[in-house]
Amino acid sequence: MLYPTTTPTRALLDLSGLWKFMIDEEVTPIDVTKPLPTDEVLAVPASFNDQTASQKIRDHSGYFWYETNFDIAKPLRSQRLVLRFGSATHEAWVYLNGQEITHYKGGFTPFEVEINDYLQASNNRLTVKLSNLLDYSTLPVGHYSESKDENGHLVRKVDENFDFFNYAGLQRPVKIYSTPQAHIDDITVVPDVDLAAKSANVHTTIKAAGDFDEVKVTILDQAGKEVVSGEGTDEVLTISNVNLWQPLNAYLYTAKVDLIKNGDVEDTYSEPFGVRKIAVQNGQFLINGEPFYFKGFGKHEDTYVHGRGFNEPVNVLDINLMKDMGANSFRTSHYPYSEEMMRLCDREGIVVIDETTAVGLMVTFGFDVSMLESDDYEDDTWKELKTAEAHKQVIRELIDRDKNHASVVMWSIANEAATFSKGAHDYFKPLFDEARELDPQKRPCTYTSIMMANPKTDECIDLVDVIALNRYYGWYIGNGDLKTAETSTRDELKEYQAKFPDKPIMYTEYGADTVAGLHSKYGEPFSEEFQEDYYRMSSKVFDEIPNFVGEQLWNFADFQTKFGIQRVQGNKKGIFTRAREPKMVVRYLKDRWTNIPNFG
Ligand code: BDP
Repeated sequence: MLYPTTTPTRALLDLSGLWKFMIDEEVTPIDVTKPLPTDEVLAVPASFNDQTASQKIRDHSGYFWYETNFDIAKPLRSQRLVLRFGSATHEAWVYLNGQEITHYKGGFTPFEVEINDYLQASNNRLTVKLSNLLDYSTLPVGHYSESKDENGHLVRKVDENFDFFNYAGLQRPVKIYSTPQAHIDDITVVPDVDLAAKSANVHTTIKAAGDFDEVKVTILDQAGKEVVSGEGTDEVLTISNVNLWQPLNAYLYTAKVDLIKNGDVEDTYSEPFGVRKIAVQNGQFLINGEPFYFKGFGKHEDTYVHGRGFNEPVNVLDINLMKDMGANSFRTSHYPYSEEMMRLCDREGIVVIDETTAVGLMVTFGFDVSMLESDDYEDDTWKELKTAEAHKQVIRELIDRDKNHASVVMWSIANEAATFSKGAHDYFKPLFDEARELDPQKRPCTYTSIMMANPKTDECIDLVDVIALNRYYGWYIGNGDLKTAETSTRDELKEYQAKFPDKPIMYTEYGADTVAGLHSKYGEPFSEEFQEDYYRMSSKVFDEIPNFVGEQLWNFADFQTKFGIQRVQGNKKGIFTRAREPKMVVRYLKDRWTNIPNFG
């Protein structure tokens, strides 16, 4: 699926703006042949939750409705018209002028539908029913329950099995784009770099539909100058003296694809791409043949008012803050981020670990690792969860959407799943096989592992190319005791290193909740001093481990979560506040990271 843009043959309409909105009380059925019975309006794209003053709306679990009206200018109506949602969280039923035109489940990847057959000459009414329900068959995973209120009405409840607020709604842009009847459907670009010869063979595969005679592919350099061109839907084009896409030094080529009929260009689309080589070898993560060191973050799409909604100025600011600190990378914890963010990372040279929505795959939770070390330990995770289908779907859709991005260097198949529990390997093996099969660029794959999964207990390490650890010694384990934490961090990393000498190891989470402005001359937990001491301790150990290839801390910024006794209006492990004000530790990390080269 191509990202929607204007081209000389394509128009684009943006349906952002105010839409009617209502939650569904499930008392009176909604008649989709009539306008929605509400006067409430909300902004799209954004989560619905934080846009009203109503707690009932904010905390609503169940179904809810959006509606807008639009017109299509007459000259466009002879074109093929496609309605495209950047995402709809977590399930959507879409109606145009009272008719259901598509249904989609999976809250963080795009979907689209042709609308010509359902259009009216004017005042088209687009109605969307959404659900934010999660259960043991969905990703993310939620505990779902039902009860009755005092009037006997059904009350649905989702208890998130993960540590971020269950924001929902039309969180990403909704657009209509036009194409000619003969049109390009998809473009796949796979650069194969010969580093010694400084050249690249670029394999382009084009999917097109309709009536056309030929396909022309032209590769343009960053200045828009033609480099090489060829004809056909399956082509290998050679770029000599190639400019590589490098971390923080991006260079983007463009594959311009023309669909030609009777000598005329029927449809044209330009796909940006970077040329770079990723490999994992001898315990190192190589980008363009050199050992890369990840410096950066686990993040969230989470901002005031927008919730999980697309917020481009904040995306731009976040990348600028990262670059200012000498960071070079982040992980899209714990779901695919907006396509706009991925395109921004391509341009800025930010290295991305691209994660699926697989979070919360664990039905029992605790930090008592000792019980796991017995041979007959078993929990019910892989018997109770029915997520395999949803998991396959999100892997397929994520790779399909992000396959061409130079910024994406690795897939994260899951976050903190019960990989220590019997049945985990049978669950994950087919998913890793699927990802490796589907990715045309054959990037490395990993999952981020929870503390209970250690070198002794984790049943799935053979599946990963890079060992990615989420660790909280000194925070969740031995809170405040950084001396013991230092020993535990070192001992475990050494054990991994000894057991898996060929696998690179990195931290994909480590951090401490820190209340901005709270200071302690004793360096107590929650103070800014403790956060800095915690990171200094961790850095010291990292620098001792030869196969250690990167540090992505938790979290870039404070973020909203469900209520809980460990959460004071959300998770405070940000090194920036939710408003992106730096905590004290930013100065230390900036100093450290600007002194660690990206390579070496
Ligand atoms: C890890 C999760 C992350 C949480 C973090 C924390 O991967 O989503 O926010 O811990 O507790 O378990 O801060």
